[in-house]
Amino acid sequence: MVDVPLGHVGPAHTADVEDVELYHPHSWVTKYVFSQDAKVIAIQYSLTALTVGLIALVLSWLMRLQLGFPGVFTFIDANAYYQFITMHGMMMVVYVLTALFLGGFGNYLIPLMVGARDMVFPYVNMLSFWVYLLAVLILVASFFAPGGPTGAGWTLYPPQAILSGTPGGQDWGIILMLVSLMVFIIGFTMGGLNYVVTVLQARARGMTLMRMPLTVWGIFTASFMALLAFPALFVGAVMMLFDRALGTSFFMPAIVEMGQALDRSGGSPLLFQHLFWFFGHPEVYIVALPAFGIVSDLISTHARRNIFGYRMMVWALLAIGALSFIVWAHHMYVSGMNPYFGFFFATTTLIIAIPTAIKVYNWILTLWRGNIHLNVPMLFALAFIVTFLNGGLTGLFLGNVVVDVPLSDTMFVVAHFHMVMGVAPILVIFGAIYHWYPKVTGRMLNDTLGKLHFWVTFLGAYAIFFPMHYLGLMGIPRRYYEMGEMTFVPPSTHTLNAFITIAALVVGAAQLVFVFNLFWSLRHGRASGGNPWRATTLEWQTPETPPPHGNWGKDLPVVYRWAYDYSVPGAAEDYIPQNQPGAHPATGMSHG
Ligand code: HEM
Ligand SMILES: [Cu+2]
Repeated sequence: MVDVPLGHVGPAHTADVEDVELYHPHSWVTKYVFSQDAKVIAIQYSLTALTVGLIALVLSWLMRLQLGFPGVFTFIDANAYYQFITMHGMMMVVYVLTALFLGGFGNYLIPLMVGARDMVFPYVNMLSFWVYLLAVLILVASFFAPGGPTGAGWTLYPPQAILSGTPGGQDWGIILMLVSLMVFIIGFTMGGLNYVVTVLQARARGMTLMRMPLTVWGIFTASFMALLAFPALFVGAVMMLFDRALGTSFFMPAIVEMGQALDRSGGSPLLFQHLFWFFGHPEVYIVALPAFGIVSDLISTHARRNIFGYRMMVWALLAIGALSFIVWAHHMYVSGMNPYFGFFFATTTLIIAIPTAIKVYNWILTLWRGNIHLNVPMLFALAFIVTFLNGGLTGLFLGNVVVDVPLSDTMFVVAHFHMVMGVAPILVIFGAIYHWYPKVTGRMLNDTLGKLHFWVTFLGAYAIFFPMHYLGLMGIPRRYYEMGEMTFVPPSTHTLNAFITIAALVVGAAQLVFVFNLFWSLRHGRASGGNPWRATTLEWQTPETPPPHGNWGKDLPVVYRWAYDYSVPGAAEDYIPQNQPGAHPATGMSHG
């Protein structure tokens, strides 16, 4: 890697912006409420998303109570069940995971890790959070609207989504859902532009692209993808809103409802499926790529080993990001599309396995002969690798048309996607919170509670979702609130369903331990110092912890090396921070 010469002449580098040019807050309100500091915005995003996550978790309990003990909880009727799955699914995917990885971790980590003072457009960044909060409020309002939230399923397929038989279809539910999604996307766009432009324009001196930590690469690629993918959902939502509110027929074919022909014709329900999945599949990787990046950094730091194949890891991220835009119709094998079309999408889907497998091999080679510290962040990172591999393998099954057709819309699919995009990214989010909490608060999270949280969550998640594959293979359909006495369903599945429900309640309770730990450690946690994990990346080298507005005090950091100088032979310490000058003979400046 070419070194960036210091003191080179030319136009002023963005990273040289003086501290005084930042707009510093003057009151409590501009400091903590309408804050333009990316770190405060990150915390606002994270707390909001975690709250939505708790609501979605409670909804999953209610659904599981119904599935495990049908008929016992009479307030959950079929309508309520559909409303719960819809809200649970949409909240988890969009309002929790996307918001946490990009709005939360993106805001906190990008400026610190690239050595910037803040995001490049702090005001727009602030707006991004408030618009996101508005979207959340609109979504939650649908619980209190006449008819309740929509029960169309998180995929919102028309014509079902806007017909009167669907909960919320002819009431406010679907309208609030669509408006909320549109508002969310507007808010995200304001944030996303910041994440992308900050990485491209505001890196510290010496922070070449190929010296960026993989966390930044993951979040950057995902933000870029989200800017391309969300517009498809946006137009889908606008068109469906027109169909619902103005009587247009973008997605409505000629259709008979309750014996009555509706005044609609000519629309294409399949068009919505294409728009939805053109967003929906990349969305999986919008969540996964930040997780990949974070896990790379966690295992490198906690195994005291340089990441294996850094360049390959970067290219794999980019390749996955690009490929994920040409696989969307693997969600539509049963939609009646031409089987040859399905063959194309099966092929592209299987090709994604190549860069993904490269990443898994490189993680394993990073761990190989590493000095593995089994602390809480590392446990979560290792659990992620196992879980992602697991969910990825069933993905290889489902990617094939002939296997997917019989398994489609069964619990096998629910098990698969919960493993790969429910459990796996959530494990990373936990690992990342245990890892960066000391930087945010100056204190460590309690270790005993952390280990308890980890083991119950990890083993519990397998207790919930492993047997669910079997239920799917037995033919239990997804989105059924009650199976009754179907002859093809063996009685053993009822016992299994009760078991899964109990596991889900236990796992849920373990999350309350985590929430308790977050608040308890704020006061009582062990003081962490600035760099408790002895990590190399810039966020751990700030002059103060937690870092103040502007991050770096008077002087911006200058970067001399990549992010992975751990256990360098002959070095005085087992890590060399990115901003430490002087080439060690063994590392040279050639890394990266
Ligand atoms: C303890 C954790 C969780 C439990 C017990 C749980 C349980 C469930 C259940 C019972 C269903 C409905 C299955 C059906 O009848 O079709 C469901 C659907 C769903 N869940 Fe989860 N879930 C959990 C976490 C998550 C997470 C973290 C995500 C994030 C990706 C997620 C995303 C979804 C989605 C997208 C659906 C599909 C909704 C639909 O079919 O419209 N879940 N979940
Ligand atoms: Cu997909």
